[in-house]
Amino acid sequence: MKPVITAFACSPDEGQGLARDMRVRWALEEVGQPYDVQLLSMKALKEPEHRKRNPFGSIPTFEHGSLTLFESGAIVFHIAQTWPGLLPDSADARMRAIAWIFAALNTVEPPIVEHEVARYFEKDKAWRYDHLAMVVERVRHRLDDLSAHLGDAEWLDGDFRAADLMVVLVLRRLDGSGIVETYRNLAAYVARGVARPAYQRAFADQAAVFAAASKS
Ligand code: GTB
Repeated sequence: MKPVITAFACSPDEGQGLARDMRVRWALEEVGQPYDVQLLSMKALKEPEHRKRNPFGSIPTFEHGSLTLFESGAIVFHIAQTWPGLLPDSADARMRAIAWIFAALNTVEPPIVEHEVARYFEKDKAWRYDHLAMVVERVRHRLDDLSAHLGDAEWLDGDFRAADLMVVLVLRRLDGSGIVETYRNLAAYVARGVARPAYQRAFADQAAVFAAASKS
């Protein structure tokens, strides 16, 4: 039986691959596990049937056999634990790789989400420029450290792992801001991530959903 994930029937990002189902799609593609996608309208997200999967009424979710999961980080972690390829075998390296999944979500992503809010949802506020400047500084503070850690390495800790896909997609949320491009190694890191065949398949699948929705 294939896992079933949920995604937007019509993503507000218009097929740019910025919604969090991309994390799950990419992880499943990396491990070579076929999956089905259940597409949900914004209304369906908040209905009791979906809230049984995710109490917060969001995508993505993951169902496989008796297991139903929400939270993209937990889902990617589960995929990495279930199918080989996204976590190292040795205990210490595995734990470090898991720590990087937490870092992607708890340390790198929060100022980037704040930046998104400042950029898109505070346009009508008189104080928007001051606030945005402050948030950009917080984002840069994180990226300075991330860039210093990465140095000239290809991936965060050895081979490509689950945390790399999380960090690449978190950095993609800065697309269009010009911030990542000011870090030569981070821009190259994102470019390496999105060039992976598994990413390309996941991206094409979610883009096809938006293309079909915009035709109907
Ligand atoms: N912490 C949860 C996780 O990681 O799974 C967060 C889940 C979440 O926020 N899901 C969003 C959602 O379902 C979609 S990804 N929102 C609808 C709702 O809650 O009612 C966030 C997102 C949405 C749109 C864009 N975009 O258009 O660029 C980017 C990211």
